[in-house]
Amino acid sequence: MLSGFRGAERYAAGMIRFRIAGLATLALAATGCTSDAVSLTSTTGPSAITPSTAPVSSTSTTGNPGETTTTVVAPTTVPLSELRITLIETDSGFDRPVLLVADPDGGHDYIVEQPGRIVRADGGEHAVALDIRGAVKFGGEQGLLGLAFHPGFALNRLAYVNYIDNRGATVIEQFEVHDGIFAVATGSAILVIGQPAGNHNGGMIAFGPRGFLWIGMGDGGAANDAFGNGQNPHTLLGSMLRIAVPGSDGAPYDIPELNPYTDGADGAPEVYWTGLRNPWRFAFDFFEDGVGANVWVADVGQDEIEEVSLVLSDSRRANLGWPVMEGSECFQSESCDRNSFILPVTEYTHDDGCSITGGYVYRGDSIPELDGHYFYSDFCSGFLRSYSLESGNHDWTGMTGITPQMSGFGIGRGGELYVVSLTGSIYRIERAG
Ligand SMILES: [Ca+2]
Repeated sequence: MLSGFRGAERYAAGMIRFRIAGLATLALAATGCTSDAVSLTSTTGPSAITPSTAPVSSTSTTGNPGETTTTVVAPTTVPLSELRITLIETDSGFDRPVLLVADPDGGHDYIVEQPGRIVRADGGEHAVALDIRGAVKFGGEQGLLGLAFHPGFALNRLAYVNYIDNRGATVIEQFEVHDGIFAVATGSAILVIGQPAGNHNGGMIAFGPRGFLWIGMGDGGAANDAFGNGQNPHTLLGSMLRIAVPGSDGAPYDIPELNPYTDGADGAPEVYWTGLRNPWRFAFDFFEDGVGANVWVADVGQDEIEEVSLVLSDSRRANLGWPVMEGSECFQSESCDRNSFILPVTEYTHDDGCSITGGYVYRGDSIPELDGHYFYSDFCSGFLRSYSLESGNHDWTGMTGITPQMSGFGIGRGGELYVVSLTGSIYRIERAG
């Protein structure tokens, strides 16, 4: 389903500025994202405050003689090597949950259940916000897989879900949400993508910079990219898609002016990046300027390597390698040109797991030492790891224990990071002790 290009006019005004930004960042992406390409800050490191130090206060005088204000400058932090964290179960009883998403109003956390429901969860009280189990094909890697609220939700009340329908196709459907409940009658399938096999359906949808909806699509399934989608920009499979919703003039969606294949000649207009195998989860870490982000893509590997790639949101035509490469290794042949692809920033082999579960960059308030850390796990081994550009990988499993069937993560309405287990429980990452 193509949209026509009715959104072109809408984005033309910003085109020149965007194009310049795109060219500047492409070079950085091609080098694998140097530290120049990211804007991460951390309160940890050699200058961090030691645990024995009380919170720092500063006193300043105001315009009124004799009147002072006292401001707490920063919470107490410890060096990262001394930080202790734990997982606290905050909720349970869900039916195969795969994701936690907070609405932009900050009013509710929503849990996505794979069989086809979205459950609103407020402090242990659950309410079914959407039940489309009759429309969802559930089992294995199929089901209701993703949820994203529109950045203009406060005004337009729009939310989007990603599921596999009874024919086995990926459906992106738009709903209006009122008072925390999805209005089923407003449901409108805006994009349907046929799937040649039951596995590798991707599943994540999220709104990125400039308000575009990103959709992570797997290679169509089977094994070894049997359908040849990974490096084919003409198919929506094996790709990261980027569209503008809602569409203008009654179109289901529009094509952003700066997508790389807008005329359809060299690729499908919806395709933004290629070379993906099964990006079950990806996450944006927005820059403070609001117009760009680091995109953390966790792509599930085949037999050997699970990988995390870091790509700037403005990088057009980024190619993440599959199936020429699996992680940082050549896959289809003994030699390959690594310079043609975005290589992972971190990866692990199947000695440590079987299927990566990507999470989010921690930007919460309660554990400032973890600011800028990207958290991820593995469905089979249930470890909890974080990766930061400054300090590399950290394995927290010795403190948090192994979480069975780690299916997803979430950032709750308070901005803290949650872990989702397919067994039905939700956990919050907290400071220990
Ligand atoms: Ca790759």
